[in-house]
Amino acid sequence: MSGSARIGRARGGTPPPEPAPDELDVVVGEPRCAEAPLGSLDSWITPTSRFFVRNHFPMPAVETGEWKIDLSGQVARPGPVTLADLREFSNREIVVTMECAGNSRSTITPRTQGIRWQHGAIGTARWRGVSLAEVLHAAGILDAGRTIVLEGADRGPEAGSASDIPYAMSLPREKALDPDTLLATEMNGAPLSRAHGAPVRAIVPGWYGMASVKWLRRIQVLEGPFDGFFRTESYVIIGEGDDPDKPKTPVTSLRVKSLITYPPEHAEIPLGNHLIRGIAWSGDSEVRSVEVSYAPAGALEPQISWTPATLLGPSERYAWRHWECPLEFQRPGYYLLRARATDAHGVTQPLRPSWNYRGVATNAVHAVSIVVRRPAV
Ligand SMILES: Nc1nc2c(c(=O)[nH]1)N[C@H]1C(S)=C(S)[C@@H](COP(=O)(O)O)O[C@H]1N2
Ligand SMILES: [Mo]
Repeated sequence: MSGSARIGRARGGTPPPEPAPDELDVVVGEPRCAEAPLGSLDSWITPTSRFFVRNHFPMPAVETGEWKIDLSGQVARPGPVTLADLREFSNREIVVTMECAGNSRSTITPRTQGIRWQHGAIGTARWRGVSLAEVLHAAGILDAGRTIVLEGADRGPEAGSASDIPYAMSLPREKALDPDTLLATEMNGAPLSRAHGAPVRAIVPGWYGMASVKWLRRIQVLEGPFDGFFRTESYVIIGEGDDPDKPKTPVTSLRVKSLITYPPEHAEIPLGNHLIRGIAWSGDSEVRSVEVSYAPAGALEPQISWTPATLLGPSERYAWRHWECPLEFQRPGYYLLRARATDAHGVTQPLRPSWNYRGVATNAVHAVSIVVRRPAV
């Protein structure tokens, strides 16, 4: 991965303004959840003002100067880690694509639990911080420590819990000690904004966004598994007929996926040549190819033929690729455009979303309906 990591000094400066209300589409007003219009995701780095926001609870008050992370559990030297302590470690910057596990949930039928994201709960940013591994090693993480719990300062009521709970998620030791897993203090060259987790958040590259805990207040190293609600009940894959009392499969790595950013849904375009554009990514692998198809609306699956797209821009381990694909529309009509990404392991996207109870980790082929019209005379 080293190609995308740069060693440097943390830079100061004032936090960027919170996203202007008109740059994101609000999905839930409070706690704020807002997504990017797909057409605005055309740059490799997503400007902070267009980077989606996902909050489970009201945002906590942030006293940047006094911030401490309480480190405890299976470490030889437990105790508070201050922002000044973090500055003692070497810092690095990594470009990471973050997708919410609930992204595209609104396309799943039957309707599932969870907030109704369209496709814009995704973005790519430059994150600067220190390796969580260095902090854990400096504290003398013990061999017995198997699970690293990351806890935010935000809390509130959750279904099924009697009292308020904090937002918390856990990582297996291996992922926590991966040098690319960061405690980040900067996003896109500026201190983290409040909405994105100021003053310090985790960045867990290659995983769905739920693991990148914002407003990080506590790190606990456990011998056993973590039984917190968000890890065991919320960000899990629950299939039809699963036993509610059995452990559930946790959501971790980003599934290979692509989205069409141009043309927008329901666009009316004239006959002739058009450049279809989009994004594609994969958590554990790299995107090997993207293919695009167009078929008359309502066509059955076997009639779909795929045209290879061209991958564009930088290729970095944890960042999406942009792509484009010229298509010629020779006949007027209503069409479904589709895009399908395949990763280096040969894993490709399913044509239709598969149902799961929480509606998480959907990576079905994105279909966009458009109208191709004769030019006006
Ligand atoms: N403390 C805290 N961390 C959190 C969350 C949260 O609600 N509270 N939401 C998580 C989820 S589900 C996602 S997708 C990402 C979103 O990060 P963003 O709001 O910076 O885009 O933050 C994660 N970290
Ligand atoms: Mo999320």
